[in-house]
Amino acid sequence: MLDLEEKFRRYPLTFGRTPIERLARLSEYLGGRVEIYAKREDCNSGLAFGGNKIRKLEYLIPDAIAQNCDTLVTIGGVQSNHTRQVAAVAAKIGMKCRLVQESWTNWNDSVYDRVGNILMSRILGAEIEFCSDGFDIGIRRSWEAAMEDVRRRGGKPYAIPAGASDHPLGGLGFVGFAEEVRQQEAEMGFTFDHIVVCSVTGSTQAGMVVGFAADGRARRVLGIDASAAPERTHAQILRIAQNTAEKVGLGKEITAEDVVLNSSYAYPEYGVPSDETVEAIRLCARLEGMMTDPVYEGKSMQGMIDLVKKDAFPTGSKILYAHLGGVPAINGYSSLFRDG
Ligand code: 1AC
Repeated sequence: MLDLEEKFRRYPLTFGRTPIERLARLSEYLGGRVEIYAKREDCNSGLAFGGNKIRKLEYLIPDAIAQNCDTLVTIGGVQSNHTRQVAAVAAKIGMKCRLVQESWTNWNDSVYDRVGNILMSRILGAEIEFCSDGFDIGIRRSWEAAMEDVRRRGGKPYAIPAGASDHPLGGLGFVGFAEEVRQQEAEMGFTFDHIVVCSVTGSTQAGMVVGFAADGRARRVLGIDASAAPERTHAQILRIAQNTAEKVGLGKEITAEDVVLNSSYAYPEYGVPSDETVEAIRLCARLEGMMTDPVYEGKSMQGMIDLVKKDAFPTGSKILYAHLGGVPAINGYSSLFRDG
């Protein structure tokens, strides 16, 4: 349908297709009226636990190499999964990595800046600077200053914005996700009615919207906002989706209505879980052995569970939950789980 391989260079960093797993016990627990499956982007690569950014970076890295860059420069919060994945990719391809870790979350676990993602980024050899600026999915001064610093020192930076999202190639990886799902659907003999995904910086959902628009399912991609700034996230998803649609030659327009973003589960704020998010994390772990996290997948899991309970999906629906691999951040939330 949308042949990315023909049009774009891809640097393989993943194991290949990610598994789709039936969540039978969770489906049953929720009343058995819908069937829930998970596509495991958290199991997509051997690069420092993988995750959704690796799929995106497969399309950015050929560009970095073609431009003779020597340093990947990116930005995120202290427990950013994205910055950890960029650090791992840089190590794998033999580039340097410069990370700006802003203070995106109001969370004070005593080891927050020492465990999980940031721990791995340090071990992976990234040069890390901390910045006290708060959460913002836009283009950041601190990130531009880091690139300037790399240049001043004689390096050639490759600019990767937060989440690899607001980048001309940032949406391609998840167009590929939709293509992959279609292949898997053909093998399994059914199609999914709804795809549930967590959204913050936007290119994961944007790529999916474009990819599933190819078979008329753009509005079946249900984004669960975790940014707590849903207007900005919606606008960014739409802009990335429209640019990506043009790039891949989708041949149809993506409109604001094609971007479905539910803003009911991001409370109390970005990076801080509600009691309901924590309950969803426990429930999913105890029924399926599948770990989710307080920042991203815990919120989309909570949203999906709540919507199933409220009968928001018609009986008989097949739901695909996209697990984007945010789990390493959970180490920074250890105080929540002292008693399990
Ligand atoms: C917010 C981009 C985001 C991260 O991990 O930094 N998912």
